[in-house]
Amino acid sequence: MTQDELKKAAALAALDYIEDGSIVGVGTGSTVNHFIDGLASVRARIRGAVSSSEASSKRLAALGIPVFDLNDIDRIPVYVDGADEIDGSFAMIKGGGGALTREKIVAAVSERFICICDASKRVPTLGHFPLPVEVIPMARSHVTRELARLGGEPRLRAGFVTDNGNLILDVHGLTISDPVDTETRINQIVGVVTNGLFARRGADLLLLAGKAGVERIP
Ligand code: ABF
Repeated sequence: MTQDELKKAAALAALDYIEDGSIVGVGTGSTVNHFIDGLASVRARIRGAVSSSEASSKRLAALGIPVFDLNDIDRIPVYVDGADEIDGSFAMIKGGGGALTREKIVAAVSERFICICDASKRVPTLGHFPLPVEVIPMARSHVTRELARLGGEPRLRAGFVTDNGNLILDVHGLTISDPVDTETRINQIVGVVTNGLFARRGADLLLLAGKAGVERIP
């Protein structure tokens, strides 16, 4: 199976967890795109979706799935999203697609986070994938210096502006042995909007697609 076929297998497995009549939280990325396509086949069973990016909103709308403003919704039973890396405690690095802030907001509101991944995303220690940090533009230099003090090598994502009008610094060279602590420390830097560590609120269920099929963990 190709990596894309594995992503699709994980994504379609997530359809088993959708509650009838509910609003579904929808992440961003190529794995989630398969989930959105699958969601279209069961759209009569759901009320609609809350989306974590303009790209996902567009895809949902094109498939006839109503997209709600998060502020009008008080309950999201399930949020489905991919990850760039996930460790054994279900802490993740996310934001390779630059949608980390909205992803973290929708995840915070959701009762259950279901992470959909191909097996290459599972790692013993987070940090090989550069950690994305969304930054207010005027704070770019300050945040760059502070991230370097934490031991990373921040690089500005060239030519990229987030859906919120901000910049992304991708932090290379971090070995993240305590993801909750690193997430908390980076959140304290003035000018940081969000960092791509999802450890304080990690995933609740991992659907991991490998050669032998989709593992549902735990
Ligand atoms: C989103 O999609 C991101 O947080 C993460 O960066 C990315 C995963 O990438 P893909 O599904 O395209 O491999 O969930």
